[in-house]
Amino acid sequence: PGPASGTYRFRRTMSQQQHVCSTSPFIIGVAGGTASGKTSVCTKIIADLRQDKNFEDGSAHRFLHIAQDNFYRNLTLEEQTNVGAFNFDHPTAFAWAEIVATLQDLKDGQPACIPQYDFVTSSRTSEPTPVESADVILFDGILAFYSAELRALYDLMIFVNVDDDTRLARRVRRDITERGRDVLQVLDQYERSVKPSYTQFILPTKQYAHIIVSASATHIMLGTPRRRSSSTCLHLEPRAVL
Ligand code: UZR
Repeated sequence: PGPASGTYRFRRTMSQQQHVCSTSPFIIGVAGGTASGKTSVCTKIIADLRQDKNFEDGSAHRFLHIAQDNFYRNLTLEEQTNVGAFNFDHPTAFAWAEIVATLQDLKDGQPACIPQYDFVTSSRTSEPTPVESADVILFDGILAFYSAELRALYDLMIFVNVDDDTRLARRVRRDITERGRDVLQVLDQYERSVKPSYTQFILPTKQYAHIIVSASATHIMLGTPRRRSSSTCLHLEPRAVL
């Protein structure tokens, strides 16, 4: 079977899942290092599913994209006094119980509240955003596969695998233009916490992926989710959909 049937099987799996349990959303976890393109992968998946005839009447409520970045916990007063030394790439930087409870509520078809996080001030903003559950929920983050409780909630896990130098280049550009940093700050942080944490905490979670999306993907093909013991790396075909 070629790429097209792989894509088809994936879609059928999603439809069957919804058919069997129409109130349970299909949850896709997307993990990968900083600036690997996790958000772009989610955007492409949603754009493609909107073209799918199973979702063609898809109005906004059918898809929900949530970023783990929104769930950075508030820093303690002590941590705030030396925010430059805080390791935002360490698992302890996130509010795990809140993440699991939020995704569990959404999986149960319940509404939830998504905290809003400001990267410039490294703190949560005042009001969380209420969201409704959806047919397909995408959750992306550097440590999206870190928690076993979270992994149990996903129907599909995708790891975005991009070379370190490419990610660093993107990170420098993004943090300067969107997150109020200068180049020395970005490089210091990269050496001190981003790179070591990638090796220690993020890369090891690649083993849980059903699908590993490689490097400079402009098209992503999703096949049938494989058994977890047999992760597979798909070679991207220019004509694959997504
Ligand atoms: P993505 N991060 C910050 O730089 N400041 C914050 O207040 C919170 C997070 C960074 C974090 C991590 N690390 O590498 C990145 N540092 O955001 C994760 N240092 O976000 O997956 O969008 O790259």
